Amino acid sequence: MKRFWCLFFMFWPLLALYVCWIAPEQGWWFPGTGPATKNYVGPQGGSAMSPLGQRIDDLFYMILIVTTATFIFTQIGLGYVLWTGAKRTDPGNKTRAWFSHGSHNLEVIWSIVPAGILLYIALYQMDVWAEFRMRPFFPNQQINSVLGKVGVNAEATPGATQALAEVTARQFEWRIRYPGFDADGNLLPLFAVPHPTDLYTVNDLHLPSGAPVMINLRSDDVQHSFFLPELRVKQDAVPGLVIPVWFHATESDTYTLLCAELCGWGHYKMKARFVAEPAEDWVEWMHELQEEQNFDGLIDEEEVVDSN
Ligand SMILES: [Cu+2]
Repeated sequence: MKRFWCLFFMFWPLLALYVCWIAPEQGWWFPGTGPATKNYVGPQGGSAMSPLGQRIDDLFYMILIVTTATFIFTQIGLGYVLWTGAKRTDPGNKTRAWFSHGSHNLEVIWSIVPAGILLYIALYQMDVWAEFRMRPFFPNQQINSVLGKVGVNAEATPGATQALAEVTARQFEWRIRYPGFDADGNLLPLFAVPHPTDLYTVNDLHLPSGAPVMINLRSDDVQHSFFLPELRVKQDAVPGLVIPVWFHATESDTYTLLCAELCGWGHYKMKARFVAEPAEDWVEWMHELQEEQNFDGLIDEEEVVDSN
């Protein structure tokens, strides 16, 4: 029985190693792409659908390797101590008990090594963090070039923002405000305050794919969290704040948009979709949205006559 515990503690690091080995190809860590309605691991396996997301995955794997190695190393140490301790209690074994008051050298080593590893991780992730979260490090040029592509000149318009949509979380849905078109059919920039020309959807976010785009994130009531799992984007929506968030969907596809902050009884219902599509298709979709929104419910007299 006493050796059972040695084997018991040795079994888990082996299992951990095996799980780490097969998890990436099984897509256990991360969702891949695929229909938003299914929890489906697509042809990309569990790899991120955005360039920054792939770098976040790399960070995750780096930390996973460090923690797995530490876990296996300490379990082996534990197994070794239990095994040698059990051997001393075998009948006929004359080894005397050995008392230790600790080892100064060992303590220095196991303090410095983890501190060094933590410092390394802290420094190594700073680039990704800055690009993801700090305004001056956003890929501003690329964000602006998408604006140029869809015919928006945000810099020259007072009160305009760099965002292509304003996403407002509320209990329990996502309200999305898009810029509208001017009288000549040109796309306007998104203004910080709502305009009569603005277009609206609920739980349906459409944005251009293939380049970084920005949204302004707000909350109407409590704290929510804007979460695009396939793109590895997660940002809290905080009442009273307008938070710029950028992301870059590499593929035109339909992705899942979730709320990742328990925000009330209907939190589970805050599931929406994010449709990433080529810039021209997006403008086309915006035109359709405008038509739909401006439709007054009246049908042309001629059409009525025709249908009769
Ligand atoms: Cu929520």
